[in-house]
Amino acid sequence: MKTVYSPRHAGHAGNFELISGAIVPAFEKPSRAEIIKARVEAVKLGPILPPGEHDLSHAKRVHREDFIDFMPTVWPLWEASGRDGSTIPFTWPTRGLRGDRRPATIDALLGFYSFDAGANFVAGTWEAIKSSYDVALTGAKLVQAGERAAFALCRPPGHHAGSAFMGGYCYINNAAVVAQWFRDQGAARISILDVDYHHGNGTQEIFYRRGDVQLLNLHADPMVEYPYFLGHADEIGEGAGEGFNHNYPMPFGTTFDEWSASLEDACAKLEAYGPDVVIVSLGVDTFEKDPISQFKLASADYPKIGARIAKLGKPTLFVMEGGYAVDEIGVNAVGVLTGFEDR
Ligand code: SP5
Ligand code: ZN
Repeated sequence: MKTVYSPRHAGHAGNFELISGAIVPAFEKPSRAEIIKARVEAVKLGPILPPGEHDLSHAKRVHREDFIDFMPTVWPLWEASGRDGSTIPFTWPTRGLRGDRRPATIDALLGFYSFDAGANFVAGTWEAIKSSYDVALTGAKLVQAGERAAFALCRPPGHHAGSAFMGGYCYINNAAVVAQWFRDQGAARISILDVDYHHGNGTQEIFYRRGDVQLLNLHADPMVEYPYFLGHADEIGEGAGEGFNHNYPMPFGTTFDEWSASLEDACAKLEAYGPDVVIVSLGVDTFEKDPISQFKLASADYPKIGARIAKLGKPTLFVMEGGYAVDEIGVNAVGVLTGFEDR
């Protein structure tokens, strides 16, 4: 399997996040991608290719134009306001406030275009976001050209980013961008299988009213886990999208036996839908040693996930999302891919 990777992710470094009442170095850090890349090399998964350059038109097919146009301006506006370090929003247009009126200062805009304080910019962040987007689209082109599968080693991740909001380490929703890109190439139906520990709230928001992109989302119960405000089982899609959104919320402590029962149900729904392409939002924060997560999957389970996905028999693009147990992230993420290849 070919991997697409860009060293340009590395400028997104040294940022902080707010968690458990403290501001700490962000769990989403450059070593994540480097360790996955090293594992791809160690197991000889296949060639590692650089991404091509893409303009932002593909992002604007699933994100609001003003949201995408805002992103490259964030750091220059922050610097122009006399700050350095890292951006962080602190006010959001929640219920009862005006979310329809674009404000005029960088502090206000950061809140206007996010749902939490977890997607911050340092000097190199935009370059990294753009490289992650290019990695995803280059991976999609490999699959479109006939590869059975490809691995887009995206960093930063994307599945929490919605049509006009960032958050949860995510800025551009890479999986959503490539789903739309495959549709624009003529694919009739796309399935996105999101196995990250957290609900892919951004992906769901983007496709909730559409029947041409099926979503299958396995995650911790939003009653008790981030992102809290989306991801319940009764969210089935609306309008033309009714019946095409499937959520599998699971409790803290879920083991692979329990988790794989959800995967089995999701795969049955996927097979019944019959997509032209499968996009896997590949998070490995379901791992038992993940520092911010509460599931109990073991390293030996990840190849089994890959093997089940392979059994679907569809052209498949793996798009990297979360996973914060950095020491094991390479073994776990690449374990899914070697399991897919049955080796
Ligand atoms: C892509 C992705 O995996 N994003 C995840 C962002 C999670 N951010 C908030 C996590 C809050 C978890 N709280 C648990 C407390 C740990 N002591
Ligand atoms: Zn996650």
